[in-house]
Amino acid sequence: MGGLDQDKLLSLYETMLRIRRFEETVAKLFYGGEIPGFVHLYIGEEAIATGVIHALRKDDYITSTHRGHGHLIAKGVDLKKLMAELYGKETGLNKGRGGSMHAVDVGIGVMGANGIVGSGIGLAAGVALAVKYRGKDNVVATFFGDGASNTGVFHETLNMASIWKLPVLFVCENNMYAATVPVKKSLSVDRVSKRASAYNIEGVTVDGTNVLEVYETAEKLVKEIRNGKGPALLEALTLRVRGHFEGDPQHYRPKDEVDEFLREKDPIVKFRNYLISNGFLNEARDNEIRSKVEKEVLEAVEFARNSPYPKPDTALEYTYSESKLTYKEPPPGSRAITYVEAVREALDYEMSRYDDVIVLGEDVVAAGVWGVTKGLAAKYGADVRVIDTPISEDGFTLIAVGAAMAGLRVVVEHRFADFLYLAMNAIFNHAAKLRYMSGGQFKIPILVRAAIGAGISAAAQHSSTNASMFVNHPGLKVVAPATPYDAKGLFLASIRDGNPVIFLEHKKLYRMSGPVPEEEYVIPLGKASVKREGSDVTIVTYSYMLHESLEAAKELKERYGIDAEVIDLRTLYPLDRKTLKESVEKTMKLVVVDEGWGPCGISSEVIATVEEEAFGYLDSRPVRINTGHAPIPFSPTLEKEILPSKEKIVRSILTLFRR
Ligand SMILES: Cc1ncc(C[n+]2csc(CCOP(=O)(O)OP(=O)(O)O)c2C)c(N)n1
Repeated sequence: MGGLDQDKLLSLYETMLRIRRFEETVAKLFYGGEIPGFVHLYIGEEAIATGVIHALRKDDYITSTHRGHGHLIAKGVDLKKLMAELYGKETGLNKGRGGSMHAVDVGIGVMGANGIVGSGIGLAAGVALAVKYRGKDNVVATFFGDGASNTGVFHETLNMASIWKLPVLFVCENNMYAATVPVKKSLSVDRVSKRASAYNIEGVTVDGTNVLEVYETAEKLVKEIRNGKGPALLEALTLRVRGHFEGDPQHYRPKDEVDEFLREKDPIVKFRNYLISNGFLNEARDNEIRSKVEKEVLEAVEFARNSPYPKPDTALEYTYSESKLTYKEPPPGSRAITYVEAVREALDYEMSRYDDVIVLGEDVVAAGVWGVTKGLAAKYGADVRVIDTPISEDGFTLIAVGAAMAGLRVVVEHRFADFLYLAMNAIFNHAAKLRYMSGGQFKIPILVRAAIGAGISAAAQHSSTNASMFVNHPGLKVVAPATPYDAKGLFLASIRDGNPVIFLEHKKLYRMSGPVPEEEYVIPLGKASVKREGSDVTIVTYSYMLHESLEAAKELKERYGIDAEVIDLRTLYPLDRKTLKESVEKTMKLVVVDEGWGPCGISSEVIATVEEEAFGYLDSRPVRINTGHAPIPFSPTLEKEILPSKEKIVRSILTLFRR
């Protein structure tokens, strides 16, 4: 059939058997208490991974799902390392940091299984963007379930992949259920492949229990994708034979459904019958293959059992990649430019020297809403290195993460920090976690720029200063420069750091002008700046509130003789504990001015840090001045009332001095 030779046919068969034996063994081990966590088995779906992946080249990529063992095995994973990962052992693929649902093997093009339904689809498109940008001809196959085809990421990504003609094969494994919910209740169409037409790409449905049909269809689609046709959607129909997870009581499904499927459609039995009746396989050869597979699986179990667990004292390793930058903070000089120009100059500098830097975001070709990317599209290629995205925040941020996983450095623009809420999945579940979860296999150098801040009557959905939530989450660094000088030096540090950095720019700073050296310089992340020295009270702040604080310090000195030291944090994570300690030990008074809200905020963190680092030094209660605990109002009178200001800072400090 289809001109496949015996070796190829038997290798398909062997792969399917390898997956089946692995999964059956995992079930036993799981029920025996050897494998922790959850396992989602792939039995009944073997023909899909096998058919699709055999149609790929070795150097092609895949992304996988929570039900991913089969995909990895078909891609050629070392069973020992996969099994050890399921056990949570140091010798596992991800060094025990990921487990069954998150296995990664970058070396063989497995860009990750994924526990967040649908997200592998966006990451795959990002990998494909990097492939296309580099002018390579690899294809990325992304596997996902029928349930995932209802996620926003699926729809956003198909749209972008189609517009950008990305080399992605979307493979929907329609196993008739998403957890307990049958497809009849969750799909608006009778075939997921019909959804392709909404995105102007080819959509095909095949019998996912027929490995040859899957293989031949995938092969045709992969060839077309590799030749530049753009993405396609392949839906493969099968049945999830096991529960959603092992231990699932499965009360929701008809009793005889699985037996009937296995009787009539078991993909392995069907293929075996085909091979035997066409003279490609006999019993002796079958036994030989089965014994070989059995031995491999048993050896994998032995390996996993005998492997060590990770040492407890390594629990924090792999959260961040180490950055080795050369830092300098040259004198400011006499040239003055605006904050927008400073950010642009840094970005332009980096793009002009390194072709691995690209920019993604809404309206970035035209200049971006704040003008930061003005002129860059003309210089570096509109929609090549400066890429306009549809309004698909989760999707394009995931694509940025995927492209970063594949080796690009990606600057992502979100015009308002409030819109970052739409990209929380991309930022928290992926940018922040994937390095750790992959046991250090991924590096995710993305720089997410966003405009924070109130004070321009933009109202609650365009005014948030939401830095603290990013600070709270491991895996991210958070930067919020307050001056053009710092913006340039910190931008270069952030884009070169090798970690995901949330780079927050305050709207009221964009037009502010200040001295910026023309030369290249890199300001270290995690180093605060004492913007005004003083001996009576320490004011700690960041971003636009630096300027209100400096004004307040000036008035305090001139009118009341109070000498305030003003510290600009510049980087919110990691925090510069040393500078805080030294200042408070000198002044013994602490006021934190934070445009974010109070609870669990930057101000709380600064106060906690000071208590830890300089316990007993404060001679009065620490003061925090935050935005009032309400969404930012529209009306100027209300907005002024709610925000920290020079007047509020002066008043608070006078109270501290009992004036
Ligand atoms: C975003 C998200 N929502 C919900 C879940 C919980 N969950 C895990 S798998 C799953 C079902 C997924 O169904 P489908 O995409 O069809 O894949 P299948 O499990 O059938 O292989 C659900 C609801 C999740 N992990 N991620």
